[in-house]
Amino acid sequence: MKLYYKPGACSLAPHIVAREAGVAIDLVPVDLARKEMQDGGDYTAVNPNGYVPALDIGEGPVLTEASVVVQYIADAGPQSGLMPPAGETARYRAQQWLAFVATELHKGFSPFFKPNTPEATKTAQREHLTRRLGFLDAALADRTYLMGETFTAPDAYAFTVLRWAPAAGLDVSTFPNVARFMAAVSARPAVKAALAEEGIA
Ligand SMILES: N[C@@H](CCC(=O)N[C@@H](CS)C(=O)NCC(=O)O)C(=O)O
Repeated sequence: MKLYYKPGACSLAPHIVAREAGVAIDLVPVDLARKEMQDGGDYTAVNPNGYVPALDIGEGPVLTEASVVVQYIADAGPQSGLMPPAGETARYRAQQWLAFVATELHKGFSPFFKPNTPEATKTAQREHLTRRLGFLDAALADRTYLMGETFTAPDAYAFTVLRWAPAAGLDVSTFPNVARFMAAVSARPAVKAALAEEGIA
């Protein structure tokens, strides 16, 4: 499997999941501004949407959408327990978290990385994210990770996007349970290794 990525971008989530699951992947860096790979190849020929993550699974077009890519990799290493088995209620709970991270958090942060986002939009997004961080903080009050005491794929995705809080002018330390979650995920050897490999440790 080949994972197209940019250091610190949302592609960090599938990278962490691969390391946690012991699934071998080749990392292919992408220059998102130029939509180019290091060999000068056109990235939009790989992913017409021009974004990461994209996973070459050896059949058909690349698999995209972080919330799905993490599931594919987790299922390639089922012994890791990074996604509960399909059909179990817990699988839907994990998918609920993945969808929450994708739509309520990830896309809430995106405007802060676009050069032409108006200040009023940023203010509105900051308020939105603050409300969602409050929800997350309450959800994490009695647990280490989103699904309980076991680290799962949604944790990798949530950790990845919450790392962007400073870029949005948000301080997660004002949400003590979220801060504890970030510390717990940061301390995991696979997470440290992924950050080091992306050069952002
Ligand atoms: N819908 C995609 C969005 C992925 C996304 O926003 N990727 C960002 C990095 S975190 C990106 O590549 N942005 C560059 C661009 O859209 O041109 C997903 O859920 O995976």
